[in-house]
Amino acid sequence: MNQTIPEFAVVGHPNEGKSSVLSTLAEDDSVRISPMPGETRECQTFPVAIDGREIIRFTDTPGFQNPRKTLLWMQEYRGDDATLIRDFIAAHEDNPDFRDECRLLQPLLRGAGIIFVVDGSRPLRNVDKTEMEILRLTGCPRMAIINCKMEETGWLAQWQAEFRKHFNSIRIFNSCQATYRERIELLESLKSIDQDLQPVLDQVVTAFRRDWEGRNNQVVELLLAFLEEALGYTLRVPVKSGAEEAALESSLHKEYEQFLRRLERTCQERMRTLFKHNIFNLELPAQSILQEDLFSEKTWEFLGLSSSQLLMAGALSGAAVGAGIDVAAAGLSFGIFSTLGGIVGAATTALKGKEFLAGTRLLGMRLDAQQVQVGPVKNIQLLFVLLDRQLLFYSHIINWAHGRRDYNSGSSGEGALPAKIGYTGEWTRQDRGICEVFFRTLVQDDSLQKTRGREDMASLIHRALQDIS
Ligand SMILES: Nc1nc2c(ncn2[C@@H]2O[C@H](COP(=O)(O)OP(=O)(O)O)[C@@H](O)[C@H]2O)c(=O)[nH]1
Ligand SMILES: [Mg+2]
Repeated sequence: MNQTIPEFAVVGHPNEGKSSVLSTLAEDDSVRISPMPGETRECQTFPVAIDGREIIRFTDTPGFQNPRKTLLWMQEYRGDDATLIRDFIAAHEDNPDFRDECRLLQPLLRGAGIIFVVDGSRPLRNVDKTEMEILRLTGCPRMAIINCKMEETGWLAQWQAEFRKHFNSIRIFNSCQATYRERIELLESLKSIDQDLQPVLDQVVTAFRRDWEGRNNQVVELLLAFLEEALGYTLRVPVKSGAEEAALESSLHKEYEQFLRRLERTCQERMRTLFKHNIFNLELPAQSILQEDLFSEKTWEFLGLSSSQLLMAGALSGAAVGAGIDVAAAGLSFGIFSTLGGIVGAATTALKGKEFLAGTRLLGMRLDAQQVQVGPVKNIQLLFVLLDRQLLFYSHIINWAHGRRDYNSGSSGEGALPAKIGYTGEWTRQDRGICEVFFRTLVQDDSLQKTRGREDMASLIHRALQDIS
């Protein structure tokens, strides 16, 4: 299959957001974006590959340098329309006054479509009309993108009215806020600028959708493995005679907390790579609960289930978990561990952050003369908190547009306090039941039950991801 790869040149006035739009559309954070106008002097092509195969490419161009004279030349041109661009470039190649025009028109010679970018938060000027007219005269398929750099929307109607005269399609697309869905919609609308492009762009859109689905599936696997590792943690250490129980317990819990923090970070890093955020450091919004340490009181107050939900969860699972542990806990056991079961289990599941942080109730603990074993986790609240934090991170990363480079510049983005604090607290009883079973089967040997528990958990997480994206 040797198909031509569709190419789009992103053109416009300097500093309107061309490179930002391209970066977001192509999910490529290596695109150079600069607050100084006129920094892009050469065209640069950014291929978008899915499964190692290039499916579309976008070309970043320098902004117009001398639009008025360019238009004048084109209007006086008496040659064949089909050779207009070639002749313009031939006539101006060595003229430094038209250097950028020669560069930016170059991709059109090889059949690239045009994506014209303007900042729609400012009024229309004559020079914009001039640039649009130049693009119309090229006869290439073209779309206009309104990228509002400011919140100002008062000028949009004016822009749209003018665009209708010059473009086959118009989209509002914010390079710093665009979501996955908006990217797909924009790609879909590129189809309407040229019938010939339709079949190949259909394939591109399908590939993008499938790729996104594939990433979500990978996130599901990532999260399941993360939960299994985090919640299934056990550690045995030898005890010296006369060792202080409390001190030992506390140091083992600290170790576990460190282990979890590392595990959480690794999982987030993997997600980040999956969504192609490679270069820039992601900043979490200042008000995000993710700014809080995993074991801070606030985290436990806000994430996961409410106390009453937990009480119910505990009542459901407490008996089973308690029974399982009691049988397993041969030898000496101490602390809450030995009394866990039934209603006691229910009550102890609903812990407040503070009690939890005291560290004594997170991990099961068993002590005999020679060794102590900690883990696996016996508090299901940890599952909900860990999952909530990962889902929040997921939501953050999929909505971080690649063209966005700084949280604090401008007023765009997640400025306001997010209404959503956690996700699992809103899940139905049935969904929580799935978590229960998954949690319980983690420490069981029944592989059939385990597989079922995992499968149900996988589809639950999958549904959650879809609701978020
Ligand atoms: N706040 C905000 N800034 C933007 C937006 N688009 C671009 N910018 C900023 O505007 C400047 C110019 O953007 P750039 O993409 O390099 O423009 P280009 O010269 O047309 O390629 C950069 O500092 C961008 O970060 C936007 O939608 N919102
Ligand atoms: Mg640029």
